[in-house]
Amino acid sequence: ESGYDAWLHYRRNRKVKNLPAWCKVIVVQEADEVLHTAASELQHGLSSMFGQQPRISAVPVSAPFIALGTFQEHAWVAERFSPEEQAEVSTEGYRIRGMGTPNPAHSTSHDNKDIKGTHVTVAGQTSKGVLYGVFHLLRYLQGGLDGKLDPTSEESLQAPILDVLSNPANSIRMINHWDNMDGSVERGYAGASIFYDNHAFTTNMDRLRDYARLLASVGIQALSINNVNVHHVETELITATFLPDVARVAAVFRAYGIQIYLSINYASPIQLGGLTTADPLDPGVAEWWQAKAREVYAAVPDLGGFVVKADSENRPGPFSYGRHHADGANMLADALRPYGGRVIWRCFVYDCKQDWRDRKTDRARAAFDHFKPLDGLFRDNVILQIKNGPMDFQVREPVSPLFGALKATQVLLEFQIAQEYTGQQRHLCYLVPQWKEVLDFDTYAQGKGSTIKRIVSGALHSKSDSVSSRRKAIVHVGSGSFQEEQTSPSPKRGNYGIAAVSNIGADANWTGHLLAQSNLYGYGRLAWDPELSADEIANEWVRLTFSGQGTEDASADLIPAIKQMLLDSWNIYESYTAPLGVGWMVSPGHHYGPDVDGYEYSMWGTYHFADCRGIGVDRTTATGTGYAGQYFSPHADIYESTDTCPDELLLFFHHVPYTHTLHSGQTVIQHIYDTHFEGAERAAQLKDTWISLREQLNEGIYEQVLERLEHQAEHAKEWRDRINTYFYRKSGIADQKNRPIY
Ligand code: BDP
Repeated sequence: ESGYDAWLHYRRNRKVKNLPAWCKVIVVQEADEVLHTAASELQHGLSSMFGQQPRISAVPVSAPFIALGTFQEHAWVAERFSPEEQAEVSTEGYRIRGMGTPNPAHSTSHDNKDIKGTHVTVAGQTSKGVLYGVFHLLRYLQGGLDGKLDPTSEESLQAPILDVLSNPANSIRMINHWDNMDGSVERGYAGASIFYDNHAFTTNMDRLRDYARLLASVGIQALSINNVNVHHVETELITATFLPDVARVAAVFRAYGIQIYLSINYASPIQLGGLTTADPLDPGVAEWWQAKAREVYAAVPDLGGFVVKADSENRPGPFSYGRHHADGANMLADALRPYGGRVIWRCFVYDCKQDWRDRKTDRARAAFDHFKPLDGLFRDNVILQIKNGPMDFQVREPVSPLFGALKATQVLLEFQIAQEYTGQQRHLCYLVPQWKEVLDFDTYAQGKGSTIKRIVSGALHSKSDSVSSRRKAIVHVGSGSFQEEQTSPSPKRGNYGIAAVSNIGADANWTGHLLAQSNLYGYGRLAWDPELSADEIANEWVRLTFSGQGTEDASADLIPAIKQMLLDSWNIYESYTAPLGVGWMVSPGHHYGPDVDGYEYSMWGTYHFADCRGIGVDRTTATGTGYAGQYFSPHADIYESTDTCPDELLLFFHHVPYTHTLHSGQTVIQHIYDTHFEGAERAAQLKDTWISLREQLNEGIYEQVLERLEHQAEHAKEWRDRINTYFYRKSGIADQKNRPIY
């Protein structure tokens, strides 16, 4: 086994001999591409698990069956649910009902007397909802979900007790690819791009379809397919040269309910159109984009829209023309509006040289400083995409203060599934616990309960989709150099959600480290339902991926053991890398492996300020950069003082002596030594646990993961030694436990 099938492995159910009666016929009446996908996914899953292929029928039959359909178009399906029950399902949600569950509302009128035995219904408002429902059902049948259905019991399977209602919390559930057309992937750790090769699109559409299956199975429905840093060739993705290819790729994903987006080059009017400017307020530029949008949408009528990285890390943008981000985003949004397109404008904007020029400025402040003054100025088809933290996907960062501060602007939260700073898919780092902390963080933007998950789902600030009230906004930007007045629409729930940078590539197992598949799975599940716990998601993923691998008795401890490895891994990684939230300390450029001063004297604004007296960045309002003041109360006060700042973020907010005592009772220097020794030991234990599971694992899977865990254990020692030695030499303070530091 290579791991290619990931969590959709559908191993043969050894306990159940025959296909349950209700699985023998799949009834689908509607001629709809996504419903067709749903039916064939179900057919494939059932035949793999039960060794017998179900038949697909367009009409109900007189034997038990499973019906898939929408309330609007499939009368038999609709009749299984009361109008109230139907109304509880959102656009992409679903209901599943097995006849084992009596429906009091319908017990007389809706029970179809002609049908003997059990039947099951998967229903939604849309075919996408039905597709997600089918994947939910398949998770049940694989044993990946706790519930009333026991897939190992013939009896339970014959008359399943199923009554499920599930609606996605977030309307947009997106993956961003940082793939380049030469076949490389920026920050890719799992081989080459699956989309491009040698400046052309891939011809391997099967691989793309298999990817679409993985994504749809966890509810992803939006996908940008090229790097946010748009170079020369990728600029041409929106031209006749490549649009036919984009259309072919869009067709593959469309069948799985996934919309494609393209990252664009802000300077396209110059680079493609031969214009002398890309000034957003220049009528010629706006016209150029309008014509371009017409051309693009003629090729891909349901394109989601454009993703834009502008005025950051040397990318072009409106600043060159003295304009602000709203000018740039709105001009593009107007061009896309006739086609229902969106502009996803990234807030990862900072002047990479500013902190070097002036040590009083602070890269952490940049997103808030740039975008807070523009709140309310964006069109209703612009969404601002904000990284989870103010810096850049470090193992530990505070939550970006821009969330909640934007009250009249639609936002997407950006996570990074790719483990750029968290072990590059060579170290194990299950990121769901980190994402959970972000989603659960209470910003207090509108008092207690203003959590990130409510902000990014649109629950806190948006009106419902149908409301189109408009209001006036007058804005003073920067030093009051100009004022602007325009109408700006109310935020809509449909334009909120979560995006994340992909961790997949052309490696046989998709993610390099097989266990890193859990991050892709977990991201999708969390974007659907942020209330799921990291433990529940790990449990699902491990059961779907590993159950049925070894002998039955043996796999009893396989599942909890692998789950525990995942749950411990973020904390382990954090403990042997940069301490107490200070971040970085990685090799410049590729960002792998320890280099304590790697970025310390560069211009990128990522410093730890360690000297012989102390370490950390003073981001307080009283004496530092003022970053702490960007939070709402009480966080602004909590972070401002070392008395209340949480230990894990101490060095992000404060510069302290090595002898400073943490809330844990330990000094900073002793904490560094202790966590680094323990972290390296615990990394070695991950490897030992895996070795102890050998007999229960398929050999191919065992070997590939072992190779990664062995590397991690060795590399963790290097991290330990380099960090400890550095701080021992800087501080001159010995380890209380006298362990070897050189
Ligand atoms: C950083 C990456 C860089 C990306 C940038 C971004 O190191 O490669 O281009 O983020 O998000 O994390 O634009």
